Amino acid sequence: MRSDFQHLLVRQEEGFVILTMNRPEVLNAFNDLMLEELTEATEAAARDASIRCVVINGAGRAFGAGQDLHGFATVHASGEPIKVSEHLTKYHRLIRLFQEMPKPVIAAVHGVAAGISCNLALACDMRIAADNARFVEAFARIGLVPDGGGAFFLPRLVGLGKALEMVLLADEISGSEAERIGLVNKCVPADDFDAFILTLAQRLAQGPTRAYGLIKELMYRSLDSDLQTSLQLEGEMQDVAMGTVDHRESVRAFLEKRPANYTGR
Ligand code: T3D
Repeated sequence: MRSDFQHLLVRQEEGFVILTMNRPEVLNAFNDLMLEELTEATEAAARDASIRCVVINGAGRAFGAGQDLHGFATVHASGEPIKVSEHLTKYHRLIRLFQEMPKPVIAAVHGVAAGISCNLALACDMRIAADNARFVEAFARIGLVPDGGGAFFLPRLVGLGKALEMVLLADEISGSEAERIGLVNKCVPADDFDAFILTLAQRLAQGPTRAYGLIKELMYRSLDSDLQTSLQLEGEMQDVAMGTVDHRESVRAFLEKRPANYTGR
């Protein structure tokens, strides 16, 4: 994977990669280039079989502050007709990538995660928050509706009532509150945060990657399915999982009373 990006840091570790949004002077607010670079690197990570887990985080004191509002001001001043829906399709591509890549994607959120940055974290498979994290569905503060999949993911994570409260009031939710309401999987003391993320990414990168990919597909497709369709799908997925090298290795390891050595195949 190339790593010479302007607004993205790429840290390759054994089996996983950390993609760091890097515009700290604006709390990693998105401009077009940062979005393009994050998408390109995510696509590369999805394709690369040696990468078995992806971590997304932010440089400096924040995860991300949403879309760069300087860009909005320029568009409004230009008097050009506004068709933001076309621009949003670029974010939609990234969201689909997070969901569809057959390996786990973790959002590691410290500091503020606002607007579309917050909602990109919701599109990841797991979210870990530092105890200094602040989640803000900031859209209503500037007279917009939630985008970046927020209307889809947020009620599914926290329930419709809490989701509506978050988007209507646009108040900040702390890391510990986020854990309490199920917005994040875990809230970790800021001092332990980096070590926690590395250990989690390492663990997932050493897991049964083919099964993880199938698990993601089964879970996400079941969200929009009826029971019968989901039951049908689990059978199809299990047929595939049963044929993987990792499944056979893990059964052998169990019978031999030793830890399994997953190779992701
Ligand atoms: O185009 C499309 O596709 C549409 C998509 C829309 C999606 C969206 O994301 S809409 C929501 C956009 N985001 C916001 O409305 C959040 C705006 N920012 C804030 O409300 C606050 O900055 C925060 C709550 C995020 C953090 O507050 P705080 O007090 O910790 O930091 P700060 O002092 O406000 O910000 C620090 C700097 O970052 C500051 O610059 P300065 O004064 O030091 O030069 C601030 O202007 C800059 N910054 C923060 N957020 C943005 C930003 N600059 C540009 N765009 C931002 N979104």
